[in-house]
Amino acid sequence: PLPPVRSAGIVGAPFSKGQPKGGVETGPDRIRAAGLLHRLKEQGCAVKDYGNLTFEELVDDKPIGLLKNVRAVGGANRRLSEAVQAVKKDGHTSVMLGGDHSLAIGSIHGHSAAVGELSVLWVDAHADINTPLTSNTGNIHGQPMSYLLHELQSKVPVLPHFSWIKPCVWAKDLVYIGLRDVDPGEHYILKLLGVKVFSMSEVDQLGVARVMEETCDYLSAKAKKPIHLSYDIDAIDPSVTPATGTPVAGGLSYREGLYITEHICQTGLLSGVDMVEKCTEEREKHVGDKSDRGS
Ligand code: 5AB
Ligand code: MN
Ligand code: MN
Ligand code: MN
Repeated sequence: PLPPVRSAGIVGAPFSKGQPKGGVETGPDRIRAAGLLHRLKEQGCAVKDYGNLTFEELVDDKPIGLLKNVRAVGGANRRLSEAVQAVKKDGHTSVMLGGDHSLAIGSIHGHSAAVGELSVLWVDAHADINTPLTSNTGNIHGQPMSYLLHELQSKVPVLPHFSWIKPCVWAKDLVYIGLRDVDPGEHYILKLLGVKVFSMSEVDQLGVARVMEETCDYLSAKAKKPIHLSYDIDAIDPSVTPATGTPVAGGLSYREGLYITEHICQTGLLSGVDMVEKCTEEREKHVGDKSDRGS
């Protein structure tokens, strides 16, 4: 057999303070228990598991306006950024298991610090591009892209434990797939910056194969930058993946959800991945109890 040509470095980030619900911090171990490492090896991918990060408990983390757990989110992401940089320096594709989606801050920051400019493919029901000022919830998992985009820096206030973050992504290097729950402020930002978006409506219209072709054409039009795939499990329809904190009806089918990853992998440019927002199975059981789920 041929030696493996790919290798993945897994980092678990059992962190949930980017949003108020418990359970998502169990994601890394649940994803491992579901057989991730075995599945990767089966496909000829070498795997190194770097284990789970630990995060310090902060006693004094009072809200700043609406914004919750600012210092905890800043500190956790700083640690994650360093971990992802180490994985990249070891030569692996980084695979960050969340945890909530605020972790994309550290994951993308660390990835970019190690390899330079990136393309970012954000697969999600939500755009996660609120600034602290446009957010109606104060949950930082709805804001990570605002800290990362060069173009938004004048709109983002100075926050404690966030000063280490260097914006590292250009709006033209960002593509969204799966959007169906976008706040008015986010809508405005996406239009203002001219960000490429394939909402669920476009997935319906074009089909996922065409969406992926256009995504890859768009991202590689000028330069072929390493790709960071940030995959929020709530992109997929809650009838398939109910165990998430912010489910939204009308999502990707199981096959559409997988096709995106298969296609992006075939570009040979996939260099970093986030798998986030998978929480406890309570809702899964609940949905499983019903027999009126449709197809
Ligand atoms: B997720 C909302 N836009 O800002 C906000 O699950 C939801 O990481 C954000 O995509 C959902 O709180 C964040 C209302
Ligand atoms: Mn989401
Ligand atoms: Mn998200
Ligand atoms: Mn979510």
